[in-house]
Amino acid sequence: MAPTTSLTLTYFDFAGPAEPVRMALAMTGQPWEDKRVSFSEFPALKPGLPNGQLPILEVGGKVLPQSGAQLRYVGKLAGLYPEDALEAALADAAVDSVGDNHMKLAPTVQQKDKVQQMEMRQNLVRDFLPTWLGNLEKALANAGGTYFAGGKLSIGDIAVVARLVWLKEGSLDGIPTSIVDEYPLLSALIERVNAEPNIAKYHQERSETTNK
Ligand SMILES: N[C@@H](CCC(=O)N[C@@H](CS)C(=O)NCC(=O)O)C(=O)O
Repeated sequence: MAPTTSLTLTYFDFAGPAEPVRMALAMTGQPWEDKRVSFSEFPALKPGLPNGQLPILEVGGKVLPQSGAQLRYVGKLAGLYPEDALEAALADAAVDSVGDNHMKLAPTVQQKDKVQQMEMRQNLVRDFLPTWLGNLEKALANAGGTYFAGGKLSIGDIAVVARLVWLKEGSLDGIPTSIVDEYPLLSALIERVNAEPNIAKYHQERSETTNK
């Protein structure tokens, strides 16, 4: 990868949409800053953010909003975005499937009534999540079983693995941590991606801190 200017990713101290970007940044093999801000610091930052939201990626003097754009950009730096247009679209499709997951799960996080929240999650565990996981397992099988696009690691694999790990960590009450276990290709993908030396090093360095 060609050396680039300084890279700073700013987000809260949990996974969210920033985690795939962090993993991709780790894969560049170049120095980058993993800046994590507290909720109490955020109001002061908000007016200065392009969309009033995090994550932002600062590239030299430029500020890039939107985690999807950040992931594709860093993916290109790290050699994680296929050159072939169709393979790139397949990597994007895997990334977008994580967006589908977010659209379904986010309202359950916003629901503050615990009983209703659990009911919403039970419905997702029964209907949406098995379909979502099954479709991903099939997409991976159709791509040869190892990676989602181009026969090599891409931002698609990284985005999916970040979301699967988050689910498996028990980040959301009511979503069983075993939910991915019956999907052998996805389970193997998690192992494969997390065994990438740069990603393993990133996780190791983060292991002492909150990273949910
Ligand atoms: N489409 C944006 C969404 C970013 C977003 O929703 N950020 C949330 C945290 S996950 C945020 O900054 N919320 C605070 C606010 O909107 O005031 C992206 O993917 O980067």
